[in-house]
Amino acid sequence: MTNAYDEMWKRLDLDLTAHEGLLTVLGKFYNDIYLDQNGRPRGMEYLDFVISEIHGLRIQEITKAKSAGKKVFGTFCVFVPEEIILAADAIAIGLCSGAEVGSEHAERYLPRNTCALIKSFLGFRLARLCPFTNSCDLIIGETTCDGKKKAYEIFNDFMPIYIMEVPNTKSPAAKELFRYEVERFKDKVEQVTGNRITEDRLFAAIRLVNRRRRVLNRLNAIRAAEPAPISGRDALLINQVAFYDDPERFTENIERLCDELEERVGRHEGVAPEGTKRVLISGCPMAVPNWKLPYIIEGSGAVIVGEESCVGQRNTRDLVDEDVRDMGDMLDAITDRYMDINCAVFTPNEPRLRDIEQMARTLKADGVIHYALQFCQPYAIESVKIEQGLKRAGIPLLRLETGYSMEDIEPLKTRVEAFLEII
Ligand code: BJ8
Repeated sequence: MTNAYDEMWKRLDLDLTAHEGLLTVLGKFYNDIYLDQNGRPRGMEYLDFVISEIHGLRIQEITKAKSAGKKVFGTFCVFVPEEIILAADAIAIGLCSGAEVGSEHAERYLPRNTCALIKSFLGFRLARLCPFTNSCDLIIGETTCDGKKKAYEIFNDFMPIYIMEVPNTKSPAAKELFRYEVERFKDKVEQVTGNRITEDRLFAAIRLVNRRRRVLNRLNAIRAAEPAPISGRDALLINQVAFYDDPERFTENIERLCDELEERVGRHEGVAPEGTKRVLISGCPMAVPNWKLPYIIEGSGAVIVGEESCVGQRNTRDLVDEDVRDMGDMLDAITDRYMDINCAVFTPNEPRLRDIEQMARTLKADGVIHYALQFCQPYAIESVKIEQGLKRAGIPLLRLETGYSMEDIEPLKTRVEAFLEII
């Protein structure tokens, strides 16, 4: 079947047949997981539209911007300061890596027991299935977990990659190192774009990204209401789309959605009846279209009220200080903000436990489901400490490890249902 975007996808070197197959599967998935939900807010129509055009309109916009001279930067981690990319009048895309795609290609280079997210970014590229990746002028990797850092060395044979050094502790020396990295990144972005990052441009970019964070924080806060005004699946989708939609347009649409949700809360209206078990998800990021666990949890009769995740609150909670205007001070403020992200690659990482506890209390969660991608050592191992800490705080936790395959849906369902029974 021909598609109106075929020419564009061909120019981006996609495998058209395999790509059509991917979009068909994605469409079916979306129908079952999203469109079949009851009582969705009207504002979700915008998200449905964005997803229906996931590889269409947005790619067309990006292609047009590229023809006008804009550069595109792809990222895989929330440690890469988007403000710097936007300040150079470039486009920042958080590449998703949330599907089991091109595994047979990826496994030619990576051990089978590699985390699904890493396999997925290589798989998407090698199977020629991601128009976002193929639109990038530069991919920004980072030294977070060992799997990612080593995989970037392989990825570099297929795409130009620049690596930012993210330290693994939060000592003063580590912070100094990251401050240096922020400056080095700024120089790189200026060199690739040919645009100088002025103080005014950086300040405007800081305010823009903060605005998007504020609206997502507003959404998170609204979810503390009982009954929950929006499903966890929809909230996750919003956080996922934030990584690749135009930041201004996205923020405006989510503002409107939040207005609608606040009205719902005022009317005491929810997506699930009062008394529905409330779950907080914590752990590895869930990138598009990784909706498996939320689907299982909500399909088992609970409602997800928050995500302690990089596709969730870990990416939005802290803002960059807007009270400084000098270049050096703004770069310091960016460093401070990013070094407060409590990713499991840091050691020690107690603040993450405090975040989870606080979120569970604020969002009135009955329990926490800790999600680690299979073979993700930082999160799987850290979950032991999280479990011990939450136990002391009287908050029940279920630890799950899974990948992107659908093979373990039944056993996962059984474990989730058993957990919901006891909380
Ligand atoms: S700041 S969570 S986005 S590194 S799941 S690839 S850690 S083996 S994604 Fe992450 Fe940045 Fe941290 Fe957030 Fe490795 Fe684990 Fe795979 Fe992971």
